[in-house]
Amino acid sequence: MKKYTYHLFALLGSALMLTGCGNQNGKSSSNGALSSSAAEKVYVAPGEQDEYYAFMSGGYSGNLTVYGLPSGRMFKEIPVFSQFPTSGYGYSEETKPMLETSFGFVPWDDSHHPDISQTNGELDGRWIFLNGNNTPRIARISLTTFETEEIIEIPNSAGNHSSSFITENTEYVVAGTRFSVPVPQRDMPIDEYKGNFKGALSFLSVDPEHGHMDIKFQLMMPGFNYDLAHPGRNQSHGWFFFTTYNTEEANSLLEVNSSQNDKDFIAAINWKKIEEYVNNGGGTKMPANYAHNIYDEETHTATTTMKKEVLTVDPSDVPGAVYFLPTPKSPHGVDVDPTGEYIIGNGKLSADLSVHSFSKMIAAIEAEKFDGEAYGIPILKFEDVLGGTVKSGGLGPLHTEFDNNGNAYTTYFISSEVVKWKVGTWEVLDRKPTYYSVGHLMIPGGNSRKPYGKYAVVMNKITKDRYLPTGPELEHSAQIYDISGDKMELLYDFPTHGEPHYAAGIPADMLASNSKKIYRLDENKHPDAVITPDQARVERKGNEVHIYMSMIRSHFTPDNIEGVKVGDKVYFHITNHEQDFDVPHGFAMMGQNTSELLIMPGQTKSSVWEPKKVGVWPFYCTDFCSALHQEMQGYIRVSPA
Ligand code: CUK
Ligand code: CUA
Repeated sequence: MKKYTYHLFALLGSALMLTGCGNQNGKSSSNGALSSSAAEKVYVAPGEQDEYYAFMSGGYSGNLTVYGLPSGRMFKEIPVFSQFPTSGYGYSEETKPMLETSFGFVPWDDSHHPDISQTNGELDGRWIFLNGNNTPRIARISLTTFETEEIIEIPNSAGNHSSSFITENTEYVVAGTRFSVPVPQRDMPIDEYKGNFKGALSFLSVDPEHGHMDIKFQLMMPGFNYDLAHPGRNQSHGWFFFTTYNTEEANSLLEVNSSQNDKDFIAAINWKKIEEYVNNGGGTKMPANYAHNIYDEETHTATTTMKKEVLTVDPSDVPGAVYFLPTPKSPHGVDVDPTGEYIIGNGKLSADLSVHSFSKMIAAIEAEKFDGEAYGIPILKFEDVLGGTVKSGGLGPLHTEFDNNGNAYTTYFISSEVVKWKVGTWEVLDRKPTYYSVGHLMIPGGNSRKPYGKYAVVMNKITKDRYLPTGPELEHSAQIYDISGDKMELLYDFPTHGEPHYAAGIPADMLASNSKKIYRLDENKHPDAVITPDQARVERKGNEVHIYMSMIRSHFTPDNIEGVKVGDKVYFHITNHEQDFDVPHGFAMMGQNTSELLIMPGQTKSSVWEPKKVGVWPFYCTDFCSALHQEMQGYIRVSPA
């Protein structure tokens, strides 16, 4: 078995070399024989608009980027887990609380998986959720304002990778834990990992009206690594599936330690059963510190609440709620087809793709056909739950999405390709190379009951020669394929920002008509807003100076400020009085050690400045707003302390 694994790793190396060196001298030798109509299919003429929105996770940028499909044009970067000078997110007084955690202010994270809210298993376009992998957090972003409205920290978790995936009525957003850790955290020898560390799987309820998240319960699983997750749908609604690796519970993941087992597990969780148990008073409250940050739309201000406890559930206390499905060789992705019958476990060190059958799983559970147990959790027999095997000859299957014609599309990292196959017959229908080393792919709605199977976007790990070189560091490459015909057709490459592990897409008309255009000034409930001219003023409170300012083309009120001293703490509270779409103003103060502010019409934002030097210092508008933009300026006089 060990030899087999080494063999695969050797292949990994040579496959990378093969794909990576395939295009050293030809300019376009690896474009997969583009047809002449490919350009037309991605061309969105000036003034015309794209058919789909694509939201791509930013990986180590911590943000979410918004693209149009099929054009591959980037429309916006939405700051989520990172400070973002472009808008002042994470710098302004209103948004700083969004990045608070139990570890203090953590202005960065690593985001992998966005997921759009659903109703009856179909995209509903209300919110998009995104995980923070490093300091475990989940964010909720409004698809009306395209702004981050909420971030909740996940206690007892470490490496919030199998997240954020939602159930088919957005009842829950779910977060696994890639690393198991001591729960509660404590000082203990690392080599006592086995049997002592825990893997917390968190189920966060989502309030259907406002989308507010709350940790309903954490299921305390054995100390495996929980890599990815996917909800059941239709008949399997009520279940959630998590891939595991390192079921050996090794504390060092050198291959020899952690890949000994021929099969790891997919954990099948009957969350409806656990929900019922919890609603009847089951579970144990445990002390836990975590931050819950909510941005209020009316006050334009975020607040942090520190939570003190969480409800935990031991799987052995809820018989019939948790089972293990053996799955070959370190499964990475787990995906469920639109009917809810098939659960695809992609063993990343495997060649074949094992497809589990949900109905066979239920039958085996009812017949109590088990093959032992792990920590009291019954293990089903591989043969009893196997629905089929896709033998594509590809290597390193990672992730699968679906179209609306009963086809599945799986990415193969090692052999660098996407393979189309038929759900139910397991027949391989087509395969196309990707350039190079593909991770996830995304079909708009392709992880819901209703895929929109026109385009597939693949997200590659390696870019090499796809664009003009930009030094050693290149942006990642995404590629768009037309999947509307029998054969996939590569249409276009486009660069992404950060590392988009995964993406979520939605038809443009589901969002565009609901997109908010302005914040109404008469609805602005910010406590420091200047709504009428007489509210513009300067107030001193001890060593704090509060400047309540308004801005409209092309003037700040007040614009000449005196009475400030070295050592003061100066707060600017600035309200944009414009009420026209797309007329923001900016604000920047010389020497200020935070970013500028970008203030949208009707909105109020604040920032702090601690003047260090005597003098007369200018401020100005940073966003070109009219022919008199350069006249939009002011001075602050700073006197000795
Ligand atoms: S992913 Cu996060 S390591 Cu395959 Cu979902 Cu890239
Ligand atoms: Cu206001 Cu430029």
